[in-house]
Amino acid sequence: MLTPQLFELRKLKMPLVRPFRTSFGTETVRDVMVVRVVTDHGEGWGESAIESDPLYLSEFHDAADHVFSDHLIPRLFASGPLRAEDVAGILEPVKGHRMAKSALEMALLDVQLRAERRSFQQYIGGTRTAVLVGVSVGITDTIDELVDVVAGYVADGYQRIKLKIEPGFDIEPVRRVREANPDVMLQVDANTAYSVADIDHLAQLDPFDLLLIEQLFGEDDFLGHAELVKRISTPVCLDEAIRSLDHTKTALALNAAHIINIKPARVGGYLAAVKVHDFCAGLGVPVWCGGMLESGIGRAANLALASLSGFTLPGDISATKRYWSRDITEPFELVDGRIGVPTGPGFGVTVDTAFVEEITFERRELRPA
Ligand code: SMG
Ligand code: MG
Repeated sequence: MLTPQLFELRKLKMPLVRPFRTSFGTETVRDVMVVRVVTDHGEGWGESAIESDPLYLSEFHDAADHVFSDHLIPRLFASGPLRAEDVAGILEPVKGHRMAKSALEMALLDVQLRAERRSFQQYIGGTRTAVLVGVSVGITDTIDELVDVVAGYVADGYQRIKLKIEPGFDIEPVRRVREANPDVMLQVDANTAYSVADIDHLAQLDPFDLLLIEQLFGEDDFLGHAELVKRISTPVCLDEAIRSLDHTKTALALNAAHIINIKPARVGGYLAAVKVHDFCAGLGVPVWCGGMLESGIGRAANLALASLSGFTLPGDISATKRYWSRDITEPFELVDGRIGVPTGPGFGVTVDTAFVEEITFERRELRPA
């Protein structure tokens, strides 16, 4: 059992090596929110994946500040000695805020597993030593630029490319990238930028042999996606819609998706993510691990998660140098389109605390009252 003594919340400024443009905005410098917990059994790190602004999902940093300090962390202090497996239940009375909850559970899992000298991969029963990964490519000013950027990633060894699309940047960019890369595994992601009125237009993507199309419509539009499934031949995948195991069950019961993108933070944590994986595996529904431009902390955990057998499609878990010129942990490298799964205790990475201190622009400590 662990007794948390201190939660330290930090926001870090991390410049991306290349701006990342989606249908909801462009990021050039990412504000990354991390949590360090100190307990009677040592310390651990978690990453929140929360964005600065509520444009991907409703959670955002200023709201997280409040929910961490006034609602979530006080409940953990008040609960008495706990295990990481108890966190979700303790925080359950607080509605939503799954990414914030995930960061806290993650930090405590890290401590617990380090104390037990077990890796997160061993704990969840992941089997692969390295996982096949892909790269998510942002929207570019011109299609020529997109073709060049994709060529660079293919030259780096990525076998799966995801293109961000939006109205006005969809069929032609996909056609050109497909022509230049006939054999690459190709998929697209709209981050909710379309509506059911666009289905006939989007059906023009069918000839390009896409692995999947991801979250075309609003996060709550299960019926719209069910209609999409009926009217296009490309497999449909949901991302923003899948905020829990219940959302997963709803999506699959309504035939609103063939494939599920699992983002651990979005579903409330890595333990919930394993449950979504298990449920989908039981139905033979393919899943893959999404990405939130994480630092090495989140990337390490995502690699272990993606080593579970049901993760049959490549994840958005790229090598460190695709995101950062310098990360806060040791870097991850791509070898033959794969990245090795960390084997050390906890999440298996060492946080460079001096560098973390250097790039911190906000730091708060929360202690028991
Ligand atoms: O981590 O490589 C990554 C980014 C993957 O495209 C990616 N994530 O909707 O799937 C998605 C987006 C959400 C994050 S945009 C900041
Ligand atoms: Mg997505």
